[in-house]
Amino acid sequence: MLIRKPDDIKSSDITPESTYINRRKFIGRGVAFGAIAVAGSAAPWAVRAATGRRDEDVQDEPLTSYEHVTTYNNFYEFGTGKEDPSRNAHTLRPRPWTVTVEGEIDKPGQYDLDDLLRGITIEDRVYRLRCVEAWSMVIPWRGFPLSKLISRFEPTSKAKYVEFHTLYDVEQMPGQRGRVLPWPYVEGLRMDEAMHPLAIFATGLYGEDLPNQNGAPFRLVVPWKYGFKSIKSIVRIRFRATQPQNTWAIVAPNEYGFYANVNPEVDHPRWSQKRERRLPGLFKRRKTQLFNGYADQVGHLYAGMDLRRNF
Ligand SMILES: Nc1nc2c(c(=O)[nH]1)N[C@H]1C(S)=C(S)[C@@H](COP(=O)(O)O)O[C@H]1N2
Ligand SMILES: [Mo]
Repeated sequence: MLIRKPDDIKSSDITPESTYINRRKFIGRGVAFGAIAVAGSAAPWAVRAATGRRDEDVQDEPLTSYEHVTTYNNFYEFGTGKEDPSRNAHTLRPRPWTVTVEGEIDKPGQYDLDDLLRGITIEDRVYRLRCVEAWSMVIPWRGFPLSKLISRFEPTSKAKYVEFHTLYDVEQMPGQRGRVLPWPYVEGLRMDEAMHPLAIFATGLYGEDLPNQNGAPFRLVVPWKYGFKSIKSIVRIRFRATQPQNTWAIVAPNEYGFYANVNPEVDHPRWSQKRERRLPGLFKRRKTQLFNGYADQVGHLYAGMDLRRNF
C-alpha cells in the first residue's frame, strides 16, 4: 500500500535523517498513533488521506511521512533551521483569522476565514512540493483550487497579478524580530497561474487542519514551482495590474526569480537543479522534472517565454 501510517515507518526511512530529526520524538509519535490503532479507531487522517485523490503523476510515489512533512520545514518567521518551525510555531493563533482582499476587484473587504470557506468543497489531493534547495516531498494536501475563491471576489479586467502577504506579528511569529528577511513575507502569481486548477488554497494535510509550522490556517500550494512560492499563513490578497515583488527575489534577485518554475535546465547560481533528494533520502537520486512533473498541465502557461530569463 502506498499510504503509510506513522506506525509502519521503517527504521530504514528515518535513519538517514536522524542527524536533524529528534528520534525520540519520532518514536514517541509512532507509539501514540499505535495506541489509537489498538483502541480500534484508525487515525482520521489515515482514512481521509487514503480516500484522497492521487493524480497520475504521483501514483507510484510513496507519501513522505507525516513526521517529515511536519518537522522538516521552511518557515523563517519561526527560525531558519528546518526543525525550528515545528518547535516554535505554537505561538501562532490560526483562529479567528481575518483576510484582507483588495485591489482590482469588485468585492474588496476584510473577511473572516471561516466565512470565506463556507460552501466551498475541500478535498484531499496528493502533490509534490519541491524546494529550491533540491529536496522534495510528496504530500497529501487538503484544500481546493484557488480559482474558486478568486472568482468570488470578481476581479476586474485590470487584475493581471495577485499578491499574497503572510501575517506580520512579532508576538505570534518571533522570528520576525530578526532581519533575516524583510517582513512580511510576500509572494505573487500571474492571474492565469493563480486561476490554474493546480494552484491550491491549502487548509490542511494528512486529513487534518494545517499544523502551524506548515502555514496555518491557510497557505498556497503551487506544485509546479519551487516551494518558496507556496506562501504560508496568508492575511492579505491583493489584485494588481503590475507584477508584484516576491520576498526571495527581493533578497537575492540573481538567485530567485518571480516565476520560480521547477526546471532541471536552469541551475541555481550556487547549485545544480538537475537532480533532487526525495525525503527522507540523503542522496539526490531523482532526476528533477520540468515543472516538477506537471508539464502536461501547466506547460501552456509559458508557451513562447524564455524560461532562462524568466526564472
Ligand atoms: N511565510 C512564509 N512562507 C513560506 C516560507 C517562509 O519562510 N515564510 N518558506 C517557503 C519555502 S522556501 C518552502 S520550501 C515551503 C515549505 O513548506 P513546508 O515547510 O510546509 O514543507 O514554504 C514556503 N512558504
Ligand atoms: Mo524552499
